[in-house]
Amino acid sequence: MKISVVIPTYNERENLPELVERLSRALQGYEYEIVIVDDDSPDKTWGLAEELARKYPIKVIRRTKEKGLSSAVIRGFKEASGDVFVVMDADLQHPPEKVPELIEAIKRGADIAIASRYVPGGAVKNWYWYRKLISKGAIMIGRVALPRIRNVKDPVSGFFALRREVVEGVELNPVGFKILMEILVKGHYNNVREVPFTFGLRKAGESKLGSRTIVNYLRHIYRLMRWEGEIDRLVKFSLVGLSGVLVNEGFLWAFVEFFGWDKVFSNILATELAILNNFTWNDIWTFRDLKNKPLLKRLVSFHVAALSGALVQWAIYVILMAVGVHYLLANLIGIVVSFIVRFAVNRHVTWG
Ligand SMILES: Nc1nc2c(ncn2[C@@H]2O[C@H](COP(=O)(O)OP(=O)(O)O)[C@@H](O)[C@H]2O)c(=O)[nH]1
Ligand SMILES: [Mg+2]
Repeated sequence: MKISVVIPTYNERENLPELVERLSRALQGYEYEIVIVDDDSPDKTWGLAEELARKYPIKVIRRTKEKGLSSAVIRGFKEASGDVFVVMDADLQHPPEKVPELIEAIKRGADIAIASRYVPGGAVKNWYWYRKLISKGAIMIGRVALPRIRNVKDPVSGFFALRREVVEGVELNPVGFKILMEILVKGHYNNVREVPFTFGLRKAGESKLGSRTIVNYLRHIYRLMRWEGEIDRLVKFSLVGLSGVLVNEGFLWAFVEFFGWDKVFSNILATELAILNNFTWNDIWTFRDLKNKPLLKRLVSFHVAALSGALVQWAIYVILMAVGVHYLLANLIGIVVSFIVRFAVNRHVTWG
């Protein structure tokens, strides 16, 4: 089993010798190559890599026309000749000594092995609590939005290994800069294993990605949701919700006007009929391919989602008003959040 370690570099001249040295020591006994994909670094990292290639099994790719971390990794995959690909940064934030653990996880049956900051034993060095919070929050959004990655604790790690077959024939979009997330959504695999590691400090040089915003990440998630058909589901779910409004109003009107029933009782009954209407359409349309649970469980779970949504909506309304938000805006925010909560619960639980 041959290992190809793919390393994207941009101005990493100072880190390269130690990286290559530690990596080659860690990989003693393995058949391996190091594929360095450099985007014509001004500090001539590619030149140093070529020098190191005389002593170590290194393949240097110097790109002059393209730029970007993800496209560099994808290019590395194309040039790699191994059966297992390892992806890692050049700045020693990813300890080379972890690589054998990732490879062994693959040997034991994992298709993808992730060096993970967020499984027990994993950590990040020198991050303020708010930086961790943003990182974890961003990951949570990704896991809720993309059901295929919901069990992965660190789907945005830049340090991972995979069998070549996982990405073979898969069209990866280089625009998103979280290449692992792209692979986890589009790749061919069954087993993912996460190995804890400590995300260290950059040894030398400076970060190129620090200025990348959460907006880029959210756009990446949006694109992957579209690719997975999740946006289609959201649209269908919304249309069903609108149909529920009509059902609710129609029955309420009929109960009060034609039967002369009590308005509160009529409202409860009309709401329940709307819930049943929505459940039916979602079951035979929005989530028709996801009927893994028995009908009764789906029905109960759908009611729980509806109730949770209503509670969340009400709580947000009360809390936002208490802090001085205009009541109409408070209600609107409540409605939006309630919608997200109901969609998420139904997507992950009712039709999970
Ligand atoms: N080829 C290539 N490598 C890049 C590019 N941007 C960053 N890198 C490399 O990707 C790795 C991670 O980048 P880094 O700046 O450390 O990101 P951070 O750890 O998120 O701050 C490092 O090895 C960089 O040299 C790029 O545009 N092209
Ligand atoms: Mg770094």
